[in-house]
Amino acid sequence: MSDIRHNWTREEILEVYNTPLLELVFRAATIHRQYNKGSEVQVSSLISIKTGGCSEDCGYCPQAARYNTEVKAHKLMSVDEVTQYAERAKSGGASRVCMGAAWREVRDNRDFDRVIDMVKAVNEMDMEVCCTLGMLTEHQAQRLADAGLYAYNHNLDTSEENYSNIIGTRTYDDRLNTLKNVRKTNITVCSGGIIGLGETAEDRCGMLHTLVNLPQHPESVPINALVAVKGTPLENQKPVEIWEMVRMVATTRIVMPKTVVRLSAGRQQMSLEGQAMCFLAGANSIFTGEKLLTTPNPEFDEDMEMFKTFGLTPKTPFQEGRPAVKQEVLNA
Ligand code: SAM
Ligand code: DTB
Ligand code: SF4
Repeated sequence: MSDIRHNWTREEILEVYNTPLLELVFRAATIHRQYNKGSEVQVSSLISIKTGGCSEDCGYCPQAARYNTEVKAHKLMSVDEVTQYAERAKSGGASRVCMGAAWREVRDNRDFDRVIDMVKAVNEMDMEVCCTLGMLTEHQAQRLADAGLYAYNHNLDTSEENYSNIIGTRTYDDRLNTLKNVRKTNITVCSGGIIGLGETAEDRCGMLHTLVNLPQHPESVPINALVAVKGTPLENQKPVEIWEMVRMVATTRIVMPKTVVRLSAGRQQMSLEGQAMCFLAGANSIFTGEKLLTTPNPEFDEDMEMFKTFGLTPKTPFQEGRPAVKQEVLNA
């Protein structure tokens, strides 16, 4: 069995990425089955708890206030609304709910108090709870942990070199700092990126290089294909080819053998055959339900039908338990 490594070089990762496609898929599929149950897929559902009106300038995002998109801004949902969505997600087969807010960062105010109540309420429904709320301080991360948060999603999105071409209102170091704050608690880390922003293969591998050389690999890595939304600066990007998605998933699986690799945004545009290749190449998680945050996504029933066709089963929640906080991370 190949060891879990933290010393991959960029060149090595790029070499993996550029392996002849079927060879790459075979290698990733083999590693996937050595480390994980090949037929099990973790199922998450997204809830946009606060939509639009965001102060940031992320070039891909329909929720940035400065772009003229069709997204209607919506203030923070009530705890009841969230639990109703979560019920629906649970009965649709999801074991995790991911709550997203169009915020630059969390502020210590009543809205955050309400998010804490949402985390507690969904946790009590025996589902894993994930949040993606922008930048966090150490204290805020600890409050979320104390409320029972299972995972925090905070994407690097692309390579450090390419970051400022896509986002100008914060830096790569800001992102890494939040990941560090999350790591100081027992919340699991979910961090990945987007392909199709106009980046090179080197950028894709550069992002993986940063993730793989963190003191601990993220427990999950979402791979999004850009959903090019009208009104955003990236509205005219050409869609990524399925082969690029397969390559990215396979490379992620090879360099992070035990990490959950999530086939995230862009599934609505993928064929069933394309998705099958991604599962074979090591993807073992999806977002399900008719909407991602603001854009369409396959519905619960469609996905369960797909699982039946492929012989996949949804993973039950809390199989891994919560990770212990490592002393070396606290001292870093
Ligand atoms: N505001 C918080 C933040 O930026 O961290 C949380 C929500 S934000 C929408 C979460 C992630 O969604 C982004 O980091 C990005 O990776 C992804 N995302 C946003 N818009 C997207 C799009 N049009 N296509 C693909 N992924 C997208
Ligand atoms: C992630 O990596 N992808 C999800 C989740 N984390 C928050 C979000 C995708 C958003 C796609 C565009 C939209 O629906 O607004
Ligand atoms: Fe705001 Fe997050 Fe969208 Fe960036 S990705 S504009 S921070 S909601």
